[in-house]
Amino acid sequence: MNFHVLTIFPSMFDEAFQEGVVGKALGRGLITLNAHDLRSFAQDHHRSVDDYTFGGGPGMLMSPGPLFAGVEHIKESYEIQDSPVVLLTPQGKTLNQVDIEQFSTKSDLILICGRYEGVDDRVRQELVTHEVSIGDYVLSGGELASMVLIDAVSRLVHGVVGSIESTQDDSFTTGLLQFPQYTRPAEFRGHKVPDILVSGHHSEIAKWRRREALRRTLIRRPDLLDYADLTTEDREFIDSISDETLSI
Ligand code: 6GU
Repeated sequence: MNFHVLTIFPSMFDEAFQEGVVGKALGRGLITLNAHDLRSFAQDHHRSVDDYTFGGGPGMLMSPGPLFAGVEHIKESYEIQDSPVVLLTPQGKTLNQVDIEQFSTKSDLILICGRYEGVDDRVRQELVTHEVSIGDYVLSGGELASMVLIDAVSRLVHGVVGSIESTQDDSFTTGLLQFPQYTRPAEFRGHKVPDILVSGHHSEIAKWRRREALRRTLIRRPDLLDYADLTTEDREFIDSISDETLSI
């Protein structure tokens, strides 16, 4: 998986991915990350990448010239004419794990980091295949958002996360939030790990985890239950606790 980023702050990416799972994946060559300086595709001596908006109004817009030149350069040099071109913008579709799984099937992703008040709409119309937001709040630019996407997609690239199972139980992959987990000690400051988890009864543990995932999802994110893959037993359990007063 190769990430190609167009940004006015390429050095932000060098810093961000030196550590952790993604840093290790870069080191092992499982993924590559090329942060291209948008200013190097500017078409004037001032290296401008933004301009005033037609029709007036505050703020500056990212000009089409450098973005078109940058994306065309990336597509030609890596021979990736048909790769997705993702614009990170608060106007985009809010990312979810299904989107991340779909992006993880691609060999190359071109990511455009929006800055200023936005981008000239012809970029969106002619160049961009996906517009993506990471949530309902406003960042000063798309760089952090594209790092979020890169991190989430990289975890799903084969070999990046130790075992496939580690990603299969993730919150959202199953359509549910994750069940509570514990490690040693079995008792900490008077709080014990639930008996069932130290019982060694694997089928009972699996059942407990499923129920706790359902309970947590019902309380925190009931909207997710509309899309989750639920068995009759799951639905019976949800009905049985729906009326109770619960806290986690
Ligand atoms: Cl992708 N960009 C910006 N600037 N703000 C955001 C965002 C993206 N997603 C949420 N807020």
